[in-house]
Parts: sequence; structure tokens; C-alpha cells
Amino acid sequence: MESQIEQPKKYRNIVTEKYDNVVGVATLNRPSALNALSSGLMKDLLGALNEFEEDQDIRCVIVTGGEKIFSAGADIKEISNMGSIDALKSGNLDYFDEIQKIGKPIVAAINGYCLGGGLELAMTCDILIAGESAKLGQPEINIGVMPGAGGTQRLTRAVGKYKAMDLILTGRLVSAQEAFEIGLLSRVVPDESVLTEAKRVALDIASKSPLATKVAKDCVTKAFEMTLRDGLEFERKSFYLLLGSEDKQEGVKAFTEKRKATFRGR
Ligand code: DAK
Repeated sequence: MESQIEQPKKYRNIVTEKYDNVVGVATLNRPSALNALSSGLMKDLLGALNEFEEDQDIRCVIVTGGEKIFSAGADIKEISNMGSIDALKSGNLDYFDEIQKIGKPIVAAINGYCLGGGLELAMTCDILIAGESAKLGQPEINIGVMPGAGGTQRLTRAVGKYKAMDLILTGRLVSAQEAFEIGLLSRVVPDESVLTEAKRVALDIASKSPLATKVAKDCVTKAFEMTLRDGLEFERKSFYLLLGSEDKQEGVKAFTEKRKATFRGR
């Protein structure tokens, strides 16, 4: 049950770990810069998430910044001299699109500051769990820019126009409780329980059919991209698809036999 540390040398800015063999944990690891999202860190993170995606044993992923801070956002020092064309060529913001393409469910475990690009990263995840003293916000306006890694779109879809405008135009930070109340967090727990709770949720998800979790994630994600009519059609087809799976046979059989199902992702 205990975690088994695997720290491939190739990742300088994150630590990866497998928990109970079925949960992949990626921990942002630039404490001296408050986990600011340098291009190196984003590259490492995407690499690790893609490895978790390929690993057949892993069924759910956790992204965290550890016990003190999730992330203070884009690396302000790295972007300080970056002009429009440099930014366009760098493709740094494309990492967020790539992370959104990961099919396995991702739980964000948030302690401390979760700001700017850090919040945008959290919003590419599927379930957001934060400690009660976490602070979240899009403070880009304070340095003369605006969210550029999905904040204006994902935040607005999560909390609605007027709350999003409030956060994005003033740059004010909100407490975990307020973030929960406006629909920006899935759960708020005591600070010291964030990772434990994230692991509990991830293990729970890992016990389900990986086909069903992948397809369900895809359907919910599509709810932000499709009309209601198209989304319902997509959902129905996805549901029919799962009806043909071995996992569905096993789930139904286990239910009638009053035992726990063992899903194999087939
Ligand atoms: N980037 C780089 N370093 C950072 C950083 C960041 N975002 N945030 C903090 N640090 C560094 C500090 O410089 C400091 O380093 P040293 O001076 O010790 O070398 C160290 O981390 C500790 O920070 P503080 O001393 O400030 O710590 P405090 O506890 O006092 O304050 C804080 C914590 C999170 C309230 C504060 O650090 C802060 O306000 N940080 C900035 C938060 C923020 O504004 N984040 C949003 C960033 S904007 C783009 C253009 C713009 C963007 C993206 C792309 N392109 C051109 C492509 C903008 C996106 C954003 O996310």
C-alpha cells in the first residue's frame, strides 16, 4: 500500500511516484521559485503524464505541488523579456492543451498558492481538492497581462461570467472555501489531508473500469465544447460503446453475485 518512489533522472523539475501501483503522482518540484511553471517544468510534467498515460497499470493520476504550494503561476523571470513572437514560437502555452488530452482522470491536490498559470494547470485536471488555507486566483492583470493558458475560458465555464470577470479583472485571490462555493473546487479538506484525500479519491477511481472512467471523462470534457444536442448524442454513443465491454459484463455479474468487481479495461 505504501508509495514507491521512482525518480527518473530525466525529470529535473518534478518528482514522479507510483502509489499502490495504480495511481501515478507527479509533484511539481521547484520550491525556490514557488513551483513557477517554467518551460522546463511544463515539459517534464507533460512527459510524466504521457508516461502515466502509457502505463497500463496506472488508472488515475494526481498532480500536486506538495504540502506548501501548488504553483505561483508562469515563471515571471522566464517571460520577462519574452515578446509576442518569442512566445508564439516557444509554444509554451501548448503544454496545457496537451495535458487536457490525457485520457486518464487527473486529480489536482492543491495546497497554498494556486495562481495564474498554476490555476490554469489545475483547471486542466478533472477533480480539484484543496486545503482550507489554499489561495486561488488569476492575478495576471497585476503584471499587465491576462490569463493565456485557458483561464478566461475554463474559469468562465467553471464559475460563470460574473465570478470569472471579478477574479480576472481585479486579480484578487479567493480562499479555498470561496473557490468551493463558486464551483472552482471539488472538495476542501484540512491542509494536512490534501494528498491523503487525493490518493483516496484516486484509488477509488482506479477501482472502476478504466474504460468507463476514460469515456466518462471524455463526455464531461465535451460538455464544454459541444451544443447540448451534440453532447447528448455523443454521450449516448459512448454509453452504447461501454455496453459492449467485458468490464460491463463483469460489473453486472459482480453486482448480482454481491461481490466487488475486478475490472480489466476490456
Ligand atoms: N515566477 C518566478 N518566480 C517566482 C514567481 C513566479 N510566478 N512567484 C514567486 N517567485 C519567486 C520569487 O521571485 C522569490 O524568488 P527570490 O527572490 O527568492 O529569488 C521566491 O519565488 C519566493 O517568492 P516571494 O518572496 O514573493 O514569496 P512570498 O511568500 O512573499 O509571496 C506570492 C508569495 C505567491 C504571493 C508571490 O511570490 C507572488 O505574488 N508571486 C507572483 C504571483 C503571480 O503574479 N502569478 C501569476 C503570474 S502571471 C506569457 C506572459 C505572461 C504570462 C504567461 C505567458 N507569455 C509572454 C508567453 C503570465 C502568466 C502568469 O501566470
